[in-house]
Amino acid sequence: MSDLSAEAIQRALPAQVVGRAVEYYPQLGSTNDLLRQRARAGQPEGLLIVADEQVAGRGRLGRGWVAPPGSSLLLSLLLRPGWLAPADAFAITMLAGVALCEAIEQAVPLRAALKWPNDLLLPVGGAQHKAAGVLSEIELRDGAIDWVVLGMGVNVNWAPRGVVDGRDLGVLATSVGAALGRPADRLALLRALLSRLDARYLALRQGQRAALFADWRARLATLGQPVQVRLPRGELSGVAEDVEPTGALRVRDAAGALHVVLAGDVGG
Ligand code: BT5
Repeated sequence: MSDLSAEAIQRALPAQVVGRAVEYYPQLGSTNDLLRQRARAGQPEGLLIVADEQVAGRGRLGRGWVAPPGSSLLLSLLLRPGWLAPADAFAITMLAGVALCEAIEQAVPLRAALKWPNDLLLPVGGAQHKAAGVLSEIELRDGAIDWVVLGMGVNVNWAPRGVVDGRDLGVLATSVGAALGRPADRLALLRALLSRLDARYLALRQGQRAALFADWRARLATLGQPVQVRLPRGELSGVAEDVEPTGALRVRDAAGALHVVLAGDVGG
């Protein structure tokens, strides 16, 4: 029996938007894919889809997301922030990153950090390894945001291993339980996450973009670090100096030129 079920997830959930409706599946292709269908069919915001296992879990840019059954939190949340300008849509990814950090810190004694643009890092043996990732997908209608499907994968109780898209998870990834040194309560972590997502979403809706940006920026382990940014066209090396309120990364190259990177991937 899994510790997760739609009833257990929703029970006394102190949330106004997040988790208004919950669907839980023991196995699914990808929670993002099913939620995109629900979004296109006109479902109201707040719908949450949770899976115990994904057989076609996705990262960004066609990459994969792997997790053995029962080991992780795999979920997607439907939001309809029509009040947010499309140019500011990255605020939803910021919101997810900050809420994930806050939820982990609320549930267990660990300090979480973020890696630009969408990774959550936890400390293991003096290093910081990836324990969660965010995949936001957006659809516009008539120049406004129609929906955002906010996907999150959190490694909870497993030691990540195997090579995915050329990256060795045994070296680069960790989980909440591995960083903690003991198993973590997956349902407690999920409920903390839903409540932090809700609080952050309501605050953003009330216009608190600057506060969200400041909290996201303060958690970015990437700032001040040498980075290699993989861009759609070629690679850029430099130092990550700062981020802009849009979420763009400012990278200073060896020749002193400043580059503003809107989307990409950083290795360090
Ligand atoms: C991400 O992509 O980090 C976003 C991952 C989002 C996954 C969730 S699960 C629920 C929802 N439904 C979905 O189908 N997806 C979302 P990206 O930055 O592109 O990172 C992907 C890379 O992370 C892969 O190429 C691997 O190298 C690595 N990776 C794969 N599985 C991992 C894991 N469990 N832990 C850490 N790294 C992993």
